[in-house]
Amino acid sequence: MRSNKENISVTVLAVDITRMYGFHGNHPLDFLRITMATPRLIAPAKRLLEQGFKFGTFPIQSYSSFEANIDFEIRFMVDSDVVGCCWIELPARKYRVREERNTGEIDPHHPTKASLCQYEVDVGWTDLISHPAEGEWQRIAPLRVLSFDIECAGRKGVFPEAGVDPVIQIASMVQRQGRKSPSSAPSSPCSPVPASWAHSCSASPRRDSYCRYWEERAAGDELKERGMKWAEFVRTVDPDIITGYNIQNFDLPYLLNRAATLKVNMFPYLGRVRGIKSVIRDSSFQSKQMGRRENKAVNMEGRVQFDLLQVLLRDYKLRSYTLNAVSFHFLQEQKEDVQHSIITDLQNGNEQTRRRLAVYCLKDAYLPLRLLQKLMCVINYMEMARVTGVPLTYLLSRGQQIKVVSQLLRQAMKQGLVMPVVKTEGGEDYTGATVIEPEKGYYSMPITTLDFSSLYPSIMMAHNLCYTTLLQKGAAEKLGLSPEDFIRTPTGDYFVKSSVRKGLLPEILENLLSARKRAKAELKKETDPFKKQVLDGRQLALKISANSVYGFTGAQVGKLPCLEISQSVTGFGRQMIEQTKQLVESRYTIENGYQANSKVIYGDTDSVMVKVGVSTVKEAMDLGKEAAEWVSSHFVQPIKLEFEKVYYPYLLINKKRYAGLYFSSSPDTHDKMDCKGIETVRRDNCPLVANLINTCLQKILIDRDPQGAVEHAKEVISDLLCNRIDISQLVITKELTRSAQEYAGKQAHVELAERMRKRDAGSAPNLGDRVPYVIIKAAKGVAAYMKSEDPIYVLENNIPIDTQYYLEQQLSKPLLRIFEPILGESKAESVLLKGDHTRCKTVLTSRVGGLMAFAQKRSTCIGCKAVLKTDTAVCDFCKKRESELYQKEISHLSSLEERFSRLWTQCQRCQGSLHEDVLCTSRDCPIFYMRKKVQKDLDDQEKLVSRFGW
Ligand code: TTP
Ligand code: MN
Ligand code: MN
Repeated sequence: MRSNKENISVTVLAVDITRMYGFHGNHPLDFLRITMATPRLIAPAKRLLEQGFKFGTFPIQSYSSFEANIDFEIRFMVDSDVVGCCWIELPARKYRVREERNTGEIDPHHPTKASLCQYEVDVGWTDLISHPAEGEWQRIAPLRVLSFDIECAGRKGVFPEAGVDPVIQIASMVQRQGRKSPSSAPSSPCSPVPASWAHSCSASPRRDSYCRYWEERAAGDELKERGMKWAEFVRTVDPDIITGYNIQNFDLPYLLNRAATLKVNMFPYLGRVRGIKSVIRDSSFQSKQMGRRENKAVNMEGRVQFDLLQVLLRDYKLRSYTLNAVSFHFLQEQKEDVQHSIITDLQNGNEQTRRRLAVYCLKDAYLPLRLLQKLMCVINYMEMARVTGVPLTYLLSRGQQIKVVSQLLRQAMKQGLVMPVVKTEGGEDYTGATVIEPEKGYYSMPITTLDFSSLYPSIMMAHNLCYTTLLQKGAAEKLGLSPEDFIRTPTGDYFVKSSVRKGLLPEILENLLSARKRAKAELKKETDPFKKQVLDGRQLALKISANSVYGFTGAQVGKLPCLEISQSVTGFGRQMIEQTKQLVESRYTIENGYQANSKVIYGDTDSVMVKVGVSTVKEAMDLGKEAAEWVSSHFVQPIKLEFEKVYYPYLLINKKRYAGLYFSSSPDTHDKMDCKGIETVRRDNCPLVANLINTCLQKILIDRDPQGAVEHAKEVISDLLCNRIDISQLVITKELTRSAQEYAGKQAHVELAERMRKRDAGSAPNLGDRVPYVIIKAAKGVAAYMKSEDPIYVLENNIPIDTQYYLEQQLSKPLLRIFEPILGESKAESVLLKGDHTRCKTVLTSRVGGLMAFAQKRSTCIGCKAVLKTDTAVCDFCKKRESELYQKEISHLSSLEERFSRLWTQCQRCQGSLHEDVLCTSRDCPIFYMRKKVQKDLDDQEKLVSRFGW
């Protein structure tokens, strides 16, 4: 085929006619299946077909194309019935092994094998047998996982640049998936690092091993050779999975750029296929869940890059995503956070300091491995790949839609259907669910919660909602369907029943939900609390995948939007929640012999919170189970209302904001304190808010002592206003994003980042970092975003904190919210924010030290604070008490010393070495700020004591 207009030749291998069903209607249509020689040709061919073209002088009309916008990996996997991470069998005699024959060829670039794999075979793709992950095919292969981390020599004040700053260390660790720990790695992080680590790349290829190299002191050819070493190491270890922390956007691109700078030409061949160079591409990714992210992508054929940071960004909402904070969160362990400026010094020091750096660097490679294992990432992601059919890498690089497409294509193929290519335009794509108006208050009686199991998926299954079952206007008559053959949805759309034709979407959903059921069953069996959490994460991921099938039909900028489906789903949902409320309230009444008239006090989307009027959790549970079953019987299978939990007591603040003690299995012990939409988890508040709200809720819910909670809140407010709160409690962190920068000049963290860059560009936060700051006192009228300051800078320079800001802008709203249902609206404010406790009599400025530096310039008497003319410790009047005063100050000094050494030990323990200086500068660690603060106090106190001259 040749197009005159575009002047490209398109190689068509085959055109066959197949009879297939369109997505609407029951009559098969003729389709042309066009097979192209290479994937690259598909897009131009599609364009030609859609535009129409001239064949010679003969005009060809335009056609609409089907399935011409499918990722090639997905296309292949669907056609060959292969799902992500499944086992594939090569039947005997159908394949030919490629031997690495000795042909006398010396040139290593002319191998007989095209890849670095142990086995390489030729086999026809139609001969592959793929095995669904069942029975023995559920096992996971012993994958080799390589984790690595690089350390660059930093220049003071600048972020490392690959064109200038050498890579001084690369730590690598290899682990077999499923094994406990990397076998030749140190069993504990404090065991000595053997000297042989230096250049041990070749020591034990294929076995668990580690390596490092450094550029330093090498030059010319030697430097090139060392640069090569790591790439060689990777090729010899031949990992299936490569991991680390932020390797995708930092380590890998840096290494490739550095290698290019050094002209180490053989470096960028990191994949399994010989001769394919790894290059860096920019990619951006956008999703509803994650927002917009700019990423770098490095190709590495045959290996999966599984950057732990990317996993965590997707799966966990955390206050901070530094490796340090993350390790502490999940492993209760931190790494030593060495400041960039120190790294070069350590490197240029001696064997000892380099060893030091090695330990530090190695831990950065080790922690991602441990986290991957602890969070069961590989297993859970593989399960997801197997269920949804996409390659493992898609789960980290793509959104929810591709998973639905993959499943949809598979089901469509089974039924002989082809998927249309739909041009989509943006538009409203949200139809809301019902929220039952909350009856706010503090309930000191059990509240039963009933919730539909997988509501939207089960609606789609129950009513057979699908693209292929939707009846266009007037289609029912045209097709001669009888009224029993189809249903009318609450939005007035018509769908045929499964007796006429079973939908694809219900089929997909059954599949996903049965995987969720399995995960839930496993979760139930598990006793280890952490594993329970992880398994809960797995069932939740499957739940989200199931719900995203609904989302797919409603996404206007999607591959195949269909508002008739998505709106019918929410329409049914709204109807059902209303019906549930009526059913419950009409049956559970005194009239019908129950203890009280039940009342639905709140409900959201698919759940109702019922005050059933019983006094024990046990009764509330029993009644809940009975009610759930009874209500379920009013709905079409598989729609099922479930007893979910009892809250006792329950604090209902507003829509989507509540807290309660959560009982789900045992009526005697609560599972947890459940807080929804309350500042206990919000990340952009300072820890003081979360801690205070949390403690208050504990007092209210667990101790059932609302008055005690009020007293506690007042105490903390008083501490805050009198400067008795530790600065670590006041640190707010916000992520520095591109969009935040675009609103330049308006936000505290953006402003601060800018100011810090002017002070020292190297240590200033970068795009994507979370910026920690505190709000400091300033003249009246200065905007809050100008009052942000680096906590360390505040500590070091004795800058006073704006405590009013913390009370008014941080604490007051969340506090009032939880106390209003208890104290009443007007009283809450006067009790909490207006009382005596808000008038601080003894402002301990010296604690934060704002005025202290000032005062020391004109020295005052340590006894009575009278201004001194001479440089002595006390005034004439206090002279007689001098010894006593000295004793007092000395004892204060020693208590500070003790506190400091306690914190110091804590930091040493955390970094895992007892005989080294603590270098940790982790800004995510409260201990770090406390240590800094005490150090400062200690210095001041030493100065003060020295004034006695004794
Ligand atoms: P849920 O009750 O949270 O979810 P569920 O009913 O699907 O699952 P479970 O068995 O755990 O109760 O939410 C109700 C509906 O809200 C859900 O069916 C679809 C919609 N929803 C989404 O569309 N996306 C989501 O991420 C969530 C959580 C819900
Ligand atoms: Mn539900
Ligand atoms: Mn729900």
